[in-house]
Amino acid sequence: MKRFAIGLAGAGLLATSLLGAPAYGEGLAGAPAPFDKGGVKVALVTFISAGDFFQSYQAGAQKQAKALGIDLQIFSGRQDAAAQREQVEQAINLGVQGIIIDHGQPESLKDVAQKALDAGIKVVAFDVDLGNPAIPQVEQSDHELAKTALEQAISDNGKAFNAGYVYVAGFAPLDRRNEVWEETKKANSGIVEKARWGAVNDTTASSTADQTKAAFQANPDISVVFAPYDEFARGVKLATDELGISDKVKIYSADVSTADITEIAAEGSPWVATVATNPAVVGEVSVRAVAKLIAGEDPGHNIVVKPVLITQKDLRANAIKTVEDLDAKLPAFGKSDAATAAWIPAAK
Ligand code: SR1
Repeated sequence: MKRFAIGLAGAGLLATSLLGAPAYGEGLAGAPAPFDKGGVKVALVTFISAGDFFQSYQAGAQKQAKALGIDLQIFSGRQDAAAQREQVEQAINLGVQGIIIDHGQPESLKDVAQKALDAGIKVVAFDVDLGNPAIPQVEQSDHELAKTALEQAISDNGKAFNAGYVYVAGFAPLDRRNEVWEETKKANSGIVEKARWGAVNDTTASSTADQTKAAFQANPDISVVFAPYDEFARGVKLATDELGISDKVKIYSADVSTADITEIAAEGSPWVATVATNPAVVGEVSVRAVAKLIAGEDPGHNIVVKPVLITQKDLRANAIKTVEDLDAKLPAFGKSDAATAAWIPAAK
């Protein structure tokens, strides 16, 4: 009986939120043109499609698009620069009013992004620097993210330790986090990078796990791993668990998902801290930014969603098991004021 009552309440909420959001083609009351009339189409062209971060980012973008009555079409790049470039061209040909470019290789995107601008299409970039003053950049304050993770590593392990570092060059967020890693080593001569490895592909976690095993076999004295991408951290944990050395290693990462929370909070887990935004919120911000541009408003050039420190200790102490629990306990994690406007409804 109780279950049924909860089900009815849930159905009521769903109906309200569906009724509250304008359908594509319907206008949004009180919004500036073209949102007052509806029919706005936006493309989200991704480079990395797999993994919790990107799934959640896309889900957040879809929710915000729905609240705005936008028809959002998502193109999955599958880590293929040529395919992503072609998809930007397809989006232009579809007659969208806005394009969000999510990660990718600047050199293969700059000219097609300019082609979109020349066609009157508004463009926003998330985590790829297209070096174009007309293209706002969304990012997660990667310098602050890496600084916070490394300060936690120093606070837990002191200023001298043997480190492993997981990094792949050429991704804007990883390159920015790398700048902080280099500065941190320079400022702390006791932090010694014994090995560096990493892969970004369709199976990043398992590729990283294989490489981690080789790195630890060659460098058994590594006690701290800086793995600033959750797929990297997952791979490192997989490897240390399999090698039976999880009690001798501590992992510091970026990003969080419900699956990551389970891994971090697990008994004996070496993954002791991560610094993260809610990726769904970053997706919402990206859609709001392009919506503001389409409406003739300025969302700002550098649009930053601030990350928060999440430690194993805090997750356990507060019985946090999901991203929704984090949203509820840490208001700074669950929402962002970036690229808001009175006429833009909250994503629900
Ligand atoms: C390969 S780049 C991976 C990063 O992109 C996003 O910025 C996420 O934070 C993730 O760590």
